[in-house]
Amino acid sequence: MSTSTEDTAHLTDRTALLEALDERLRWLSAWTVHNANNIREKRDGLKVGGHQASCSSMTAIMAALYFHALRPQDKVAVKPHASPVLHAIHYLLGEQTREKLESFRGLGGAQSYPSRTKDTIPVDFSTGSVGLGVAITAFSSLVQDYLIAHGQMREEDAGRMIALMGDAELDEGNIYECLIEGYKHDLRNCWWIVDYNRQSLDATTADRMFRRFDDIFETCGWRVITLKHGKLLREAFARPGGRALEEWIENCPNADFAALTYLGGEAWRDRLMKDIGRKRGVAVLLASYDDPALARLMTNLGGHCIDTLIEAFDRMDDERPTLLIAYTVKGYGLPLAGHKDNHSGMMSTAQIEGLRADLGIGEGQEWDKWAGLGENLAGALEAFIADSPIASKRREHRAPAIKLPEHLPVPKGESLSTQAAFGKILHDLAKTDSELADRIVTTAPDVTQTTNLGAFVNQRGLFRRQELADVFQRSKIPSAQKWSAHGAGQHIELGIAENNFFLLLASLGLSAQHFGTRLMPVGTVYDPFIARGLDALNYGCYQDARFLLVGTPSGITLAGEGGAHQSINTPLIGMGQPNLDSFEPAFADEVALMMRHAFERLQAEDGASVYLRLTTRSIAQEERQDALWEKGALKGAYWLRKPAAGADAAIVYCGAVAPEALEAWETLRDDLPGIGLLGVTSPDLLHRDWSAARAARWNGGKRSVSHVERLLGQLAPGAGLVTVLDGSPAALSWLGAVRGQRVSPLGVDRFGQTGDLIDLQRTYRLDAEAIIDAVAELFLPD
Ligand SMILES: Cc1ncc(C[n+]2csc(CCOP(=O)(O)OP(=O)(O)O)c2C)c(N)n1
Ligand SMILES: [Mg+2]
Repeated sequence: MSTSTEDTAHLTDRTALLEALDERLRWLSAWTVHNANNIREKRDGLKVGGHQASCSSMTAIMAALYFHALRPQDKVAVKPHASPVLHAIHYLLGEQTREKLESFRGLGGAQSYPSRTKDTIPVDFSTGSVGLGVAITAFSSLVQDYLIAHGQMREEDAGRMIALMGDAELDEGNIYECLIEGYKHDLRNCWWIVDYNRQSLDATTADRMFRRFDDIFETCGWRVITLKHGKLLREAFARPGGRALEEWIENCPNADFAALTYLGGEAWRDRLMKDIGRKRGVAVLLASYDDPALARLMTNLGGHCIDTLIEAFDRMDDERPTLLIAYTVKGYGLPLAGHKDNHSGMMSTAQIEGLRADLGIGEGQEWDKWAGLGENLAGALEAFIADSPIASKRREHRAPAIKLPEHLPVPKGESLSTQAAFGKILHDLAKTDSELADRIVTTAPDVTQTTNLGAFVNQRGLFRRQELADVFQRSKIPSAQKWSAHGAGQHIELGIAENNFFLLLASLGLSAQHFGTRLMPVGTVYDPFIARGLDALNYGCYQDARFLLVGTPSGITLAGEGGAHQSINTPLIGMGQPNLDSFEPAFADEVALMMRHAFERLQAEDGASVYLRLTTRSIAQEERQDALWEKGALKGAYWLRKPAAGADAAIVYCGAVAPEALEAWETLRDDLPGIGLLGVTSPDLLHRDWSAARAARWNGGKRSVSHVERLLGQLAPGAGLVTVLDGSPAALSWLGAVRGQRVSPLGVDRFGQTGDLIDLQRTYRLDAEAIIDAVAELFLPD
């Protein structure tokens, strides 16, 4: 901090303004929660909720960050339960309406946790699932570096990716997975600011963690700055008796500190006198504060002291990743302060009225921005925030669309697996000089080669900010895989941590909005291990980040690998996940069609991310007579063999079991003339379209017939269906509900095991014989 008189005067002024903003944010956030819970009409008898204590814990941090340190290009992930503070900031900036605040947590109101898609204020990152909103900032910083290295962004425009986090978020494992990956990729321009109130949801946090976080982060290349005491406390420490006071605070257990904070000045005095009252200078020092002043002194922690905060932010003026641990009191400035149960605790009506009166806010003026402040201060605050860099933050970018080829060439070969086709299509793309090829970024959690990304990587290279030589190649040791890395590379290699994988996909999938350049992220992962990163996948989809996810290999078709590697429930994950279109192709031409379609969906206004469930099983390819199947395949199903009108039966298959379904169909068509063979490419789209069509009817919209109704309508009303897929049978068994037709569902609903494909298909009833049996059974009397 500069010490010139002029600067100091400016700073004092700035401090006072920021202190007033801190207070205002504390009031508005508390009032927003109070209003939603106690004033707004309630119709359902349910608690509305909100977190006044978690908000007041970080209003000073947020005032100093937003109105002092933040630059327009910086992006922030806000601690989920501090959402009302973020809304209050935008209310003061004129970007949030009173109506939205009044309907906080109501339909269409300000969201409980900041949401990119549901809130109308600018939200850089959605948050809610603790830990994920923190780690994503590191990956966004990596994406920013990727764009700079590829000439899509200027270095001077690089922003800081900032997470405002609760201290309990440090318990989430994904934080440490991310730290390791960040270190490998030479992370920069990333700040994590910890609201270190030493309270989680249930209780005060473990004292034993003191200083451990410093070690962990410093080991991973981070600068750690700890703001323990505010200015008042530091001044007291400098007075006689101050050393003893400092030592006492240093050794005070978290729970004791919290309890004394709750009890207030008198309790602080009793305890301090009992513990250190006999030490030199202490009694006089303590006597110089009355009870309220002593309580104020003892809770004057770094995270509540504007001067301390802005001084720290000013020091962090380089690109080093920085962990700022700001000590705070949960519920600071409110009667809830320090109580271990205050996480969801709420002020009573009497308490909030007391706070209102203390702030000089008149009854009925609760929503007035500057009520109780006097005209001069109100004017100064209005001018101050209008002048802050955050006020000139641009709305998000609308990146132009990437031009797509009419078709992606279908890989040749009589027999192919969907995974091989995927790798070949990407490889062919990599050899072109199209815009699409240049914008594809691939990533995988240590499964690049086994998921067929290798050829693309050989062609386009690994990405690293600093060049990395391929020692094996340099030493002329033969290898199919080139593994040198450089700034122009287009594959971001990750260690085995699926949370990181999904967070990187989410960050890449937001690059258009965040940085103005659209990327086409393509990530591969072993299908069963989608489950390992499921919450991060959900998190990416919730923010409507756009990426192509390839789960491969999948199912018991991965015979030799056994039950631990054979995915079962991923078709249901695909069906249940909003903002993700799931496909399971059987043939190579379907893969090409779906990848082309995916690249379109990834950039459509009302698009989605796309998930392809693939396998390594090579199967005979279908000779097409025309391209009529394509339209149906993109809607979720098409007749591979058309049924006769009013046919009594159909076999319905999805994915890798196509050969068994075909064999069964061939066998049965003599006995059941006109039997159909329906290839389902997406149980997800079929089901969604079917429910949407029904919902449209109920909502008085246009009556429409869904794709699946039309397809199954070609069969007899009482027809029998045998459904089969290498995954949970529930993904297809619902088809019986569409027209009331009978269904016999085949699929995998217990863990897989090792074996060859023949044995496994027999054991799990996925072979032609099982299909034939199931069809026959449908026509037997019960
Ligand atoms: C993954 C996940 N698990 C559980 C929760 C429920 N939850 C919300 S906040 C919280 C604890 C918050 O403590 P901390 O991060 O220290 O925040 P603060 O003390 O500032 O409120 C928990 C367990 C959640 N939001 N996300
Ligand atoms: Mg906490």
